[in-house]
Amino acid sequence: MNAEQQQYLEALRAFPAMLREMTAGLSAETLTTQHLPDEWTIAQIVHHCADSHMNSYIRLKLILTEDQPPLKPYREDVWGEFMDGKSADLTHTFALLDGLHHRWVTTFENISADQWSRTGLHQADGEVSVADLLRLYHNHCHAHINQIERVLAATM
Ligand code: NI
Repeated sequence: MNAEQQQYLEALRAFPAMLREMTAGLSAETLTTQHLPDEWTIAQIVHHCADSHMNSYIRLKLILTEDQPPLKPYREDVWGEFMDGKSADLTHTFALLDGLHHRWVTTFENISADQWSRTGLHQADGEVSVADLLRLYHNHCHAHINQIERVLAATM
């Protein structure tokens, strides 16, 4: 693992605590109100991170255990409309993210040098390697932290 990957991994490790800190003390109304016309609610963003990262964890395991497996896209917009994707109760999603990120980071930490270039085949994105996954999901964490900051700014 190079220095950049080490830094990505630290961001993945810190992400659940960071999200929890950003949303601590927010009322149910603040969490579930659509404050910006083209953005999810803060609750939807938090639940989406669990949906997205569960999918990514499974993709990582598929790539590590199968020969160029297909990586199935999922309808993230529709997942965000389920009750468990909209609820003001973030408790269970944080419990999920804590466990998931711990296992995700542990898996990445134990990848051997030759496994970083293993790939799966995504219907839209083409070949995705293990190294790509780490970079993409580091960026995903950042994008949604920025999104929550934008939404929170709109509540002031
Ligand atoms: Ni996302």
